Amino acid sequence: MKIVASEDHRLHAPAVELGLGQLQPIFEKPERAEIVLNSVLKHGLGQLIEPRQFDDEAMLAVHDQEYLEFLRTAYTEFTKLGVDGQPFPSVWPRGKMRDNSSDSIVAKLGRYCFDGCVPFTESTYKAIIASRDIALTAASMVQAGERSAFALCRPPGHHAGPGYAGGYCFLNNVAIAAQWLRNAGANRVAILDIDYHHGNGTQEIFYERADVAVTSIHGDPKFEYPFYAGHADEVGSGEGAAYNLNLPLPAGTEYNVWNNALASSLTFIKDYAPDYLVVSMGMDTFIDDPISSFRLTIDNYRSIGATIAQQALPTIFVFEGGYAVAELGENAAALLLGFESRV
Ligand code: Q9C
Ligand code: ZN
Repeated sequence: MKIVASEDHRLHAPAVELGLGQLQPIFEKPERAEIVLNSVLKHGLGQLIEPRQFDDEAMLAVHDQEYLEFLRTAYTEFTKLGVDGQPFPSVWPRGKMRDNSSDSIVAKLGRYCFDGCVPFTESTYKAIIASRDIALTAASMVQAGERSAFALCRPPGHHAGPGYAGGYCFLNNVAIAAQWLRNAGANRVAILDIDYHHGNGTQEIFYERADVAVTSIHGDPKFEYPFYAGHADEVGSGEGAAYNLNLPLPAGTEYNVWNNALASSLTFIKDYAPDYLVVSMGMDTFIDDPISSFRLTIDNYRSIGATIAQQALPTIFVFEGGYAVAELGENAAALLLGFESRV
């Protein structure tokens, strides 16, 4: 399968994130994408394609205009404060506070970021647009007849909602790709989110829509980030009722249990009969992932790829999380080669 990647992800390399009780070195770093690219090329997965530039139509359909303006201007506005350090929020509106009553960049950071894991650097905006264009390029290739494509996106996207960033995510790459496929004539698009964390942003974007179905397998938000979404009783509403399927799993989940959840997600997708499948491909379900608790192995990733292939759908793999950097490349390659029945 074709691999879409760009060096522009390097433009986003913040130093720290707000972790549990401390600022710590950020887990979401450029080496992640480098090692994945090296592995998939080493295994001969397919030809490397540079992303092309897309217009903003699909992005504007899934994200709010003011939020996009915030993404574009946050770094420059923050520098005007003249303080040292990276722009990330330190105060958030709650309850009946007026969340858009101030134009201060400090207020905006709290309004548009739900955690302290989305620091901006000078060229972050360029990197997130390049990441979006990687997902769109992969979508356009599958729309043009390729069976599958791998979008090596960085920064990731599935925590980003209509009007907010969080969890290392700024633009929701899978949502924008799914929207682009709809605009290009697809009737129905299914999103399968296998990142360890619930894809809260993707869920929110499509929650009231029947034209994009979303299913996510993840650490139960009763104990795991993002805590405030991803529960099993979130099934969609209005037109979208029954088109959202969450499969939260306990800490320590191993492959047999995880694979049963995958079977449920794939049944949901089969019943929906989509024109395309977009996979939020997080590799942080790995047993040695430093921020996650599932126990999947490289052999499991081969099987997972093969199982997804059985759907026989045009499929776009969009890279999300995965922080065990040393093993990340081989794990990602195993899943993609498994999909192609080449392992
Ligand atoms: N100490 C993705 O996998 N921080 N995002 C959790 C870690 C946020 C994960 C706390 C994790 C976000 C795309
Ligand atoms: Zn994740």
